Amino acid sequence: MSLDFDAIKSNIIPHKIEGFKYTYGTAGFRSKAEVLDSVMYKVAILATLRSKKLNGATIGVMITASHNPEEDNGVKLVDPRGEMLEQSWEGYATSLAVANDGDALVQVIEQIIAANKIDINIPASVIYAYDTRPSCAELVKCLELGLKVSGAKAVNHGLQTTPILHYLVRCINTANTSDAYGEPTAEGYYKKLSEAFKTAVKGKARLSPLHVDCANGVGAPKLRELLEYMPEDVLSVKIVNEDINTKGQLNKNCGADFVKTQQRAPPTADIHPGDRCCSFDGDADRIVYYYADKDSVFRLLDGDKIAGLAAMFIMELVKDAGIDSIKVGVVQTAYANGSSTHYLTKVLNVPVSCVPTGVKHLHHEAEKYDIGVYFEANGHGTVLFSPTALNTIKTSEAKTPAQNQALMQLRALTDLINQTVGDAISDMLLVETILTNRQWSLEEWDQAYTDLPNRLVKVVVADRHIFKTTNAERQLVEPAGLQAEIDANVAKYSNGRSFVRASGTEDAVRVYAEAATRSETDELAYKIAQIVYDRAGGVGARPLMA
Ligand code: NG1
Ligand code: ZN
Repeated sequence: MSLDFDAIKSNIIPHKIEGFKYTYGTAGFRSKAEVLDSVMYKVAILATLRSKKLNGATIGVMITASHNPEEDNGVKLVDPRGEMLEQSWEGYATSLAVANDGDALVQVIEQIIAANKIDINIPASVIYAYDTRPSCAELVKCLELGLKVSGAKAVNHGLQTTPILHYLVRCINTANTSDAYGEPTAEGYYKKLSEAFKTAVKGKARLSPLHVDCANGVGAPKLRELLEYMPEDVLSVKIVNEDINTKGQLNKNCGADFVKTQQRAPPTADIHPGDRCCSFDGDADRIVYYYADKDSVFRLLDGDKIAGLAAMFIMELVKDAGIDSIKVGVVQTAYANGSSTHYLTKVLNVPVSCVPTGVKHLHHEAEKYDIGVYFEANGHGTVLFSPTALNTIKTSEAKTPAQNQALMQLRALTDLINQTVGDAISDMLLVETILTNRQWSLEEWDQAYTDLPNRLVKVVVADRHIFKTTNAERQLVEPAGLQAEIDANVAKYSNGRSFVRASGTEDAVRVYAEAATRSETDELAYKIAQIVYDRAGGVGARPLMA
């Protein structure tokens, strides 16, 4: 099973466009699908090397571009426990992608092998899946060629959501161990989640139907499949935006990203006051909830609200179960609404950590708590249970019927919540569990706190890499002097907060601002955006308030 360098060299897929800058970033490789053929071939080789490095453990490859438009695509690697590729390997992904001829490619492969002391004779195992994008078919072929020439044992899991692929990787690698995660099939996933949900809502009256916008993506068929395991009298769901066959519909005027950034419901969703609605993104790893209030005003319940709801419910269960030694914590990024942080720290009294943008940062910080709740405001997140917490929840003996009930529900949550990555289907079932137990409407959930008005402005500059931050991206270190100018402006606004950072996924700088009122927020956001534009080489039109 050693590597056939001649085959790797002679089959290399060259770049279609010279000079395109490939980088494996927060979202893996992501760009227009047409430039990704060559990347898929290299990613396959990297997955093979990673598997060999980890003694033949199964590595996952997911082809998707999440909430991006349909013409884009992308690819991400999944590590053996269903987590994202270890950060130290991201650079290898980039180096491989950049190599554009057989010799250069083999040279990079040899460097990776040497740096990691990889035994190339260890057999490699890779599984892969893809979303509904039309470009996936061709990209899968390029990936398969790379897997073939590098000699990996490869299994195609077909059309899947990103979180299902993460689940499968973890199941395969933990099979027949004491922390076996589940049956390594999509059916196994559906059974695990639906059984857990039934237990978690047992004895409670079913809520009104939930309207789920699947972004015309893979979440639609997968949710339909899950519902076959979920009796209508336990959960009633109405799916909208499930057209995965018409070209150009994916994420178009729908989905979690549209709803969060536009702060409105998809035009296709006919929502009435009192309806419960949620939106997945294109690969079903993000979810946001929303409703129309009695005056038909749109109200968003984003990732911050989900984190608050989950932390509140889990903290109460831990207390009711009599296992207070288990400490709950919440992880956010600087994009979390100031009101949510205030609610968590002052009302729930739960410890909150703030980390840089990017799911891997949140995930790793959440692992430091017994039970770590993490969510990005955009709706990507999950809840992690440490081995200690799992053991306590599993082995504690209830002294009262109330303790028994709380323990039973906690046990159900450990199965219901995807432990590998944010998962729209799993998060939806978590929210539904909590609302069903409380018999709450979305309006009642929304009472926890009122979001401060906020605004995100994108500024294009000559070189975004000159922006260096500290304190979980909340302060600029460079360009020198800029932070002082931001602070001086923020100080003029009540409840004002603003920070500036370079995007990891787009060639732009993002300016975030919040303040007590809508007009003050917009004023502050554009003021800061103009300062950034003027002081740091703004390109194109100067940002102006609409
Ligand atoms: P960048 O482009 O680095 O701001 C965006 C999102 C992140 C995360 C990544 C990965 C915002 C402000 N940023 O990152 O939260 O989801 O994409 O997809 O939403
Ligand atoms: Zn996504």
